Amino acid sequence: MWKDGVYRLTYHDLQNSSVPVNAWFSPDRYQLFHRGTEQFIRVLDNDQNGIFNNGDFIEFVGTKNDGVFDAQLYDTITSHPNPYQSLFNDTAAYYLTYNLNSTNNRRMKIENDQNFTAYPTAPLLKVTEVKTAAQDYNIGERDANSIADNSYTQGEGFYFNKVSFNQSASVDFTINKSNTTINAPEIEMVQMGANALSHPYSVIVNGNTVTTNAIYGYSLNKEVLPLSLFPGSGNLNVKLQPLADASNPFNANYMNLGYVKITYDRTSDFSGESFPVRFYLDQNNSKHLVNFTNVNTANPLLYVVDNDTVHLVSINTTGGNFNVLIPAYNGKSKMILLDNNQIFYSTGNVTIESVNKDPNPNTYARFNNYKLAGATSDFLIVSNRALWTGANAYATIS
Ligand SMILES: [Ca+2]
Ligand SMILES: [Ca+2]
Repeated sequence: MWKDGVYRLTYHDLQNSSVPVNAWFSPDRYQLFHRGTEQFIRVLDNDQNGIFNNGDFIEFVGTKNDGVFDAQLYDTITSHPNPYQSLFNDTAAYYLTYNLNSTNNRRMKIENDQNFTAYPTAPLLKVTEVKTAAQDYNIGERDANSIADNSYTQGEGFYFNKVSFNQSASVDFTINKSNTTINAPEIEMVQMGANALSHPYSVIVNGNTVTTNAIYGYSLNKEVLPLSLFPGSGNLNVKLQPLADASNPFNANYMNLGYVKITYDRTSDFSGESFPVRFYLDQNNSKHLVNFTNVNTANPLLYVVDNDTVHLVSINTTGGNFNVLIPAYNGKSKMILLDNNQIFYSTGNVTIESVNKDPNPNTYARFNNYKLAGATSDFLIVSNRALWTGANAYATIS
């Protein structure tokens, strides 16, 4: 699947996708894995008959594929320019399976605590938003013949379109109900040189120059800039503007903008806003009371992702104003607030297919949980079946 959001896989959709739902009848035994980690899912047994059957569904918070895993391709981790943009594919694979050995599987926690006076009130919510693009591929440092190294070297990757000294790369954000009384808003941005010479540049936010700086050649630069001027609500325009190179009039000063991330505090008033909205609670070691107002959507649902634990927070709403207690253990609890009708069902949002479509049972995919088995080994061999004998020969080489 390729969209960030909350997904529901219904019994009907799983059945239509050849998942053996009649054999997989126990709601407790379903498991979902992403990037090797079991996910916290909700298996709704709608008719409460203890059987996964018609009308039931599996719900989870899903994320599309980003660039985090790509960092391991590079000569060093710091050469990787952009964790928000995959070099290959925005489609993430989630593995649904059925555990014959255990009913003790990861499930969303349902938060029903209404003891609002027992906990501190969170002063503000926090928003981070990232804008990134795959308009131009910067191949990184290259020689006099414009040939780059075969390996992944510093800064190689996708960027916004290349701009020169008489142009600027421009990114717009929509700010909602910011509050700057506790923390100054900030932008984090990455830039990359796209020719061999010097790159003087300015960063301009809503017409105000925030910094003027220079990098050299095909180097990568990441910077965090606090913003003293910030709109309460409305447009925030961020520009990377390469400047004329005073020492060399023939330098076109080509640069690429990689991503821009903004971080700011906001109120919990959502009047006039559309959903879904995403934000954080940045608190530690306690539940916190959040007083939401003007959440003008018919059936609001609030999901909290705390590290990889997922909570669904019960909302008792009247007219869009409600109090909730948000669990917070280690800082950033990520929240998604959306309407029930914005949940993604499988059609158009996710492809459900068997890991192995070969009808021969001997070739069915099987997963060995080496971690659970406590096995130790020095290496793992991954190979095509046709090469398996040869691949095993490697195992005997010491
Ligand atoms: Ca049922
Ligand atoms: Ca390369």
